[in-house]
Amino acid sequence: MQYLEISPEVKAALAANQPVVALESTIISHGMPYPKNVETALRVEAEVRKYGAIPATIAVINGKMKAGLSHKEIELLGKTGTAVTKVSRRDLPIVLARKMLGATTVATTMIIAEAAGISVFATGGIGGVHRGAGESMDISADLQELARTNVAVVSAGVKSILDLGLTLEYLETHGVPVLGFQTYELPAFYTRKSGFSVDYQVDTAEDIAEIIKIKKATNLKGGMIIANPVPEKYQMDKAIIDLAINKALKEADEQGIQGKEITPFLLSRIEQITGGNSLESNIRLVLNNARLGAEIAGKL
Ligand code: PSU
Ligand code: MN
Repeated sequence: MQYLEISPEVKAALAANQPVVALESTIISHGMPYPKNVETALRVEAEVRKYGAIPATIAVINGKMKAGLSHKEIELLGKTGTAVTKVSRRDLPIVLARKMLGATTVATTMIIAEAAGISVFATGGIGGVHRGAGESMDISADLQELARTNVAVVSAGVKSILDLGLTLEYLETHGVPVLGFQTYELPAFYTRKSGFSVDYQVDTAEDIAEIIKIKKATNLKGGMIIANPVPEKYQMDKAIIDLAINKALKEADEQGIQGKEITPFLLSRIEQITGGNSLESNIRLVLNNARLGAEIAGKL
């Protein structure tokens, strides 16, 4: 396809049936401040390599859906920050046509990963059903993508800026399995616990790879979520993070922040309110997911 450009390294790995892990770019441009975002993106790629897989960071650049970026391209995405267009499914054709610089969300990263033939994708957090969605109808396109595109997404669970219960209901309706890695409890991104259960506990990368294989063989459409809790020593104090989230949500409401701006706004406010502690925890959990993603890809 003329709009897809796979880097030579990723192309060679896929052709040789070697493990490849997709990585998203909205987390770089809109999820963390510069230069920590670039530094983290490169560390995440290194972590994927360390555990035996090839990283394919995904973005939209110069009219192409790219799988596998150069360090220069990662630097550009990080430095340009929120001025990069955040590209979800609906934005993709326009951003390609206009040759805009685009950071891909979980949804768009899944689309491009599937097109490239990559079946495992590691990130930090996914979008979901927002609190108050009964009124606002704000439900991330990530959930619809998980319903239709067959890529397994390793994340640290669902962040409590979202309504966790409604997000799980939505995923159930759309047939998306939520697997907890070595846990029965859905992790809540910054914390290992949420009070909600996953559908199934899986204990090894091998277990997960088998489920991915069977899902493909049985032609079940859609992705799955592998919820990997933040490492114990990097999790945040629940009271502190809850306070920060509630404060950020209140400010977003007062300032009338809506649509695609809301998730980046909340992430950056939470980070400011916690004095950067949430950023450190965010970085650690992404690294942890990169490692599990590489291990799963290795078993496929
Ligand atoms: N949650 C995070 N960090 C992120 C995002 C979500 O903890 O960087 C990003 C991801 O790219 C995700 C997107 O796909 O936000 C969801 O945005 P929205 O809710 O507008 O669909
Ligand atoms: Mn939204």
